[in-house]
Amino acid sequence: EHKFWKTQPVPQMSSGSGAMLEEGPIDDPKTPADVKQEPGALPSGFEWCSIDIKDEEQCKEVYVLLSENYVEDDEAMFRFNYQKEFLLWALTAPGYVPDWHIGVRVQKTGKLIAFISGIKVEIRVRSKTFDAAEVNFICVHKKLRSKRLAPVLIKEVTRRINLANVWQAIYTAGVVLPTPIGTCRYFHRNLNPPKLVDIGFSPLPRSMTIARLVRQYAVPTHPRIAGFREMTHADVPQVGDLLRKYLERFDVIQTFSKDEDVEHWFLSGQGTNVDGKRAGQVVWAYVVEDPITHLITDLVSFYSLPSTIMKHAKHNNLNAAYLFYYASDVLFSAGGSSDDAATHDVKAKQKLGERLNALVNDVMVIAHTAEFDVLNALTLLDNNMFLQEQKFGPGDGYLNYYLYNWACAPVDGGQRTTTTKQSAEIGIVML
Ligand code: NHW
Ligand code: EN5
Repeated sequence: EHKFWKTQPVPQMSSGSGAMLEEGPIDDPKTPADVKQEPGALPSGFEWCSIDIKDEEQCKEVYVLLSENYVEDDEAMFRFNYQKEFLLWALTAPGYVPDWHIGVRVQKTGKLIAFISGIKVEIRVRSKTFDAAEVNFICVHKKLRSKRLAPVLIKEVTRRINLANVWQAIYTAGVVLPTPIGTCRYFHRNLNPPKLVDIGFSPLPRSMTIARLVRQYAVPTHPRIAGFREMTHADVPQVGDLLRKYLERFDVIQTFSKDEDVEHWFLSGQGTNVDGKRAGQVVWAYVVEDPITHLITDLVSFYSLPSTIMKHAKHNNLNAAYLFYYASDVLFSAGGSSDDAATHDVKAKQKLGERLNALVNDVMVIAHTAEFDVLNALTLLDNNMFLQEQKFGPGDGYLNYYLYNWACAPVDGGQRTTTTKQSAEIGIVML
């Protein structure tokens, strides 16, 4: 069992001793000089390459590999279809290292048959902040599965990350490996009931009609919060301050310490306007500008990640939006000064719940108007405060969070607290 993972610096089991675990590196400290200078051996006939994701041709090769071989749901009905613009956005964040975008090719033909990537991020786990790699998009061509190529890819990305003097990583997966720090559940808000039922994404409950479903999931035509508008470049400093402050409460976050991080993650890859529609827009970010003070009081965002519908006569694309980061100053704006701390906290949480419901409702209007079929969200951040009220339903997928070379007490992913309006302790959204 776990012939590969048992050799790696990851916790080998959640040995119930939750009591006073010293959080930090698992391996003894090393320096880049200790790292092998040469990549590990591939099976004969294959060769390593670095992918220049900014090169259109290479970006397309990764796109094609993933669109045909990346993650599917448990019944192989849907497969993620990350767009080229998305991959470019995801892999060129501030501080990215081109050498961490790794491919494997067939020597004779040059065909790309595997990929893995890392980007550099600063993360905070409870009280400790450190540089880490965010590892994503590991993919092996379907015809080459179960040949132990994945461990070779993981060891190579680890080597290249270590050469840059980075010794920790964060990653997520639908599968359970040694050992999740926390687990989130996927929830889905139906925006297009006829299509979701038609393609088998959403069940049609017995004694339910399509017409009733359409009414049940109706979405308003316009945002309702005064001052709700698309985020612009001028908003970056205020959004950065707001987001950093909002994320302070969570146990595992990306720090977004520089404004260029905020700029990249919320404003780059806006796409181009084609016939009044956004072609290739990846991230959609909105703010609330107070009509009186003109200060930014809230942020809400989502990203576009379609899936291919694998065996359907009429539809071959599921247009899905994924809730990304949001923040609100209602938690910080002073109120009831005569209240004791506990009362203040209860009232603040209640106000936050109301505000998040309004924000998510407005961003749902945007997604619906832009013809997304579904809005997906995980149980992390404060999502449990609005999932039920906004008519999200539980999906059959889970997302496990992992740290590499970092011992860490379990973190609440919120998946068992959905009816209690609790917040999760996970505050990082991965793509
Ligand atoms: S999760 C999405 C992963 N990708 C897919 O599911 C795409 C479709 N599947 C495939 O392409 C997001 C293949 O099935 C893959 C496995 C490539 C998944 N993570 O080659 P073998 C990410 O990208 C272990 C980690 O024979 P295969 C996160 C498995 O447990 N390990 O399998 C990526 C077994 O090890 P064990 C995974 O099916 C994080 C071994 O691989 C895994 O042909 C990467 C079997 O290998 C997964 N998703 O290929 C880790 N799936 O010990 C980063 C399977 O159990 C760690 N395995 O025997 C940090 C590194 C950086 C550190 C820096 C300090
Ligand atoms: C990390 N960067 O399983 C990438 N998706 O629930 C790795 N289910 O779409 C992530 N199976 O429940 C890997 N409909 C983990 C995700 C893998 C993909 C995946 C799940 C997430 C999903 C759908 C379709 C299921 C089709 C059959 C689902 C039910 C929706 C329904 C709406 C109405 C209210 C009840 C729920």
